[in-house]
Amino acid sequence: MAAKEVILYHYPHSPYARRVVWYLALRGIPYSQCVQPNMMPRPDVARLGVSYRRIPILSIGRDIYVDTRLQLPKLEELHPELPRLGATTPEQKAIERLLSAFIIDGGIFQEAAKLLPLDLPLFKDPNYFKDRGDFSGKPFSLEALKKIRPDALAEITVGFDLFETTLLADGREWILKTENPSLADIEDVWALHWVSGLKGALPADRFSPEKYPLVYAWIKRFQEAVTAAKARNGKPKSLSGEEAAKVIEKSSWNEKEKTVDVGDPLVVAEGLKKGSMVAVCPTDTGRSHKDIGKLVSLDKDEVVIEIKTPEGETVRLHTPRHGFKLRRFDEEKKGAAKL
Ligand SMILES: N[C@@H](CCC(=O)N[C@@H](CS)C(=O)NCC(=O)O)C(=O)O
Repeated sequence: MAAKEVILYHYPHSPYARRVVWYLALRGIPYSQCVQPNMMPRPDVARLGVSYRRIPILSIGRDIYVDTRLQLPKLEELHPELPRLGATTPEQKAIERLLSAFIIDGGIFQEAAKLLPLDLPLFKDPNYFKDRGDFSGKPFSLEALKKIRPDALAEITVGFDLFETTLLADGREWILKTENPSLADIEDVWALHWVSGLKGALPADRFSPEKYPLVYAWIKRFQEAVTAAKARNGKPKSLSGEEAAKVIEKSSWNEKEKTVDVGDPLVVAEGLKKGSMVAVCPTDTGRSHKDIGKLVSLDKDEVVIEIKTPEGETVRLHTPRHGFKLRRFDEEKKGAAKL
């Protein structure tokens, strides 16, 4: 894969975006950023013809990637001259993947997000509640958040306990005993880093460097490594939405066009082929934001569709298979069979 310009659409407090920001910093990959508001509307994203509402969004050349679980492996392929961060042995790869699933699919981060301190200034803004209701697909209220707090704390305790009593218990510095932080560290530190750094999220009598010395020391070590890497690399260039869109529209493709796996059960069930109109959206949050376009390729890991920017330029949108749903889009009936 040839290295093309990398642009990250994100906002600084987004914990998911930090996964990518940290990866880029630790690997020393040059990139530009297009800083976004922390809620909709996001005209800079609409300017790409993208309906997906979540952050971060990553472009490499003219290809646009959503979901950090696809973005990180794509970045791993860039700049082969820079040491990679991903695991190399099958056993380490398994740990890396299982940790990602534990934190994201296993719900550790989702539970951490329920611990937002109730006095956050953001909670004074009624638009925030409306926005997060659209994001999660259910009403979002402070009363509900207060009620579920004890359950969320129980789940977070499981996360802290796991790392303190297993992987970090032998005194290693990094999860895979590497010399420097690896992708496996990013895959699990981000949720604990975020929640422990959020004043008022965790009760100090149950979560502290005294209660979890190994976890807190690991988080601190990780932050120091990222801070040092950012100082080495310098600040990314900031682009306006229009500037970023122009760069993307003028770029060449990051990846060669691939094909549709005609034996894939979804392809068979939906009667799809290259060029079919399809709709795709996440299955967890932000489900109401569907992207509609021509199917370019589909394999076990990834779906690629062709979409148009409002300027009429073609770009390719990549989503992972995991956590996303794709259906044929029937133009006459104006919709995919219930997505
Ligand atoms: N699975 C997605 C989750 C992304 C996500 O939920 N991002 C949050 C920000 S941390 C978001 O988009 N929240 C709603 C918003 O900002 O509009 C990923 O890995 O990228």
